[in-house]
Amino acid sequence: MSAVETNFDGLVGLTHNYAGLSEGNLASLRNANMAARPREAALQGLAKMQRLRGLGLSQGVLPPHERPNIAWLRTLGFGGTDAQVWERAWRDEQTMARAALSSSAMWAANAATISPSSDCDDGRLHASVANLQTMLHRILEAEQTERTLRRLMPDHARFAVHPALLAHDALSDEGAANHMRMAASAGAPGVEIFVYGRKAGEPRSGFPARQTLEACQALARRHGLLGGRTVHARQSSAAIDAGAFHNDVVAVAHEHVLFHHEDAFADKAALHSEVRAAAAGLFEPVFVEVPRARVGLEDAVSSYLFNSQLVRLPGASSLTLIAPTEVRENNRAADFVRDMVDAPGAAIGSVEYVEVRESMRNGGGPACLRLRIAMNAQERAAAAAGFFLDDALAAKLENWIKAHYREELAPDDLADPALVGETQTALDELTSILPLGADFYPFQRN
Ligand code: SUG
Repeated sequence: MSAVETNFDGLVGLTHNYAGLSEGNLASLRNANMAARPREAALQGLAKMQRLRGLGLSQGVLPPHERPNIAWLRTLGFGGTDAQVWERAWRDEQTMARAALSSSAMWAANAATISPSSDCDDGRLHASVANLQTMLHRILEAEQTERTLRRLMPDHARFAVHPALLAHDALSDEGAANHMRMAASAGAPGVEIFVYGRKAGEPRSGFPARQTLEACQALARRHGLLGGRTVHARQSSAAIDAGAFHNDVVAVAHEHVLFHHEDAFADKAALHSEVRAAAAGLFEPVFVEVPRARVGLEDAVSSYLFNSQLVRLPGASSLTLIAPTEVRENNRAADFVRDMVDAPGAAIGSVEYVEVRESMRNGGGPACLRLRIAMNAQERAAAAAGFFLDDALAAKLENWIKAHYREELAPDDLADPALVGETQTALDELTSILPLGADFYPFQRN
């Protein structure tokens, strides 16, 4: 059956800031306490979505979460009005307050793992919300993400939205950022590749490994992935310790092509042969490998070469890499890309650069910002239409951003209790721009 893949991008939130919250994410640490530009960040994200639409791709949008997360701060014993909760939390518990303020839900690749219906034994599209349990600021996302995905995919006959796995170290799960799917086309049966950094209970020195094998296996089981088409691969320690805190910092797949760094996986040869075996009779996989001699892990991580989107533009005979402009500014990465797209018969035959610098400074490239969902025609008809971007929705979102987002959020601005009312007013309005309903955000339910 034919299907269309839609990229659902997370809308950057009103409190986008640089708090240095993510150990092992070099950009997040390097840019801690810089002044952030929320309005520009959100407009860059929206411009990226419009650019991809302009290239002929299907594009969707997912709403930001309520931040500061007042409901959670109340569970920590802070009381009073919402503004007072924020004021007191910031004064007394800055570690918690910073976590409660993060706009990290914008990185939709971490929202969930998606298995299209052509991969699942019950013929439904399965989505598993990620528990994001490694980082305090991200563990707060799961509940609201589940609410979003249920609004987007309400029909139980066609969609199975699973809540996050138990938020424990043994079942650590960061969603689609550690999951790749290869298939002849979006609607064809695919090979799902789960990439983990450690096994439950396994000791690890160095940067955190945010995905366990046990989480991956649970996802594959609950999605009912059809036998023989699932591959589990270990991410290399070298990649994690070089700053690849998710697999999508060193690898990306689309259709029959897997684009990856030489040092992305612990056992590359085994991965290639398992993928070949799983793909037998379905498609011929092509591995586009970037040798460390051309682009070292350090350049791969700082340029975010692999955090690109791989897409097929309408009618194109090869794939296109949607790369961050930082790749063009890195000589080694840029040279590699030029040679790659110029090679005769290239599987990835063109590149388009997009500017998402505000997100990049927190370690979030073009691929982090999107969650891919391949839907067939019936699923598309059953999904809530209002999450799919068109010019009218883009114009409404642009006006909304311009009306409500601050130009700048510097470290000294974060304590401001006015942020609470500002963000709630904006989000309240957003619930009538996107099909969210008047009870979508916690503050609306009080
Ligand atoms: O989880 N950064 C995010 C970036 C997520 C990128 N996603 C993918 N690779 N798919 C993270 O580390 C930084 C927030 C701060 O420091 O203020 C942050 O959460």
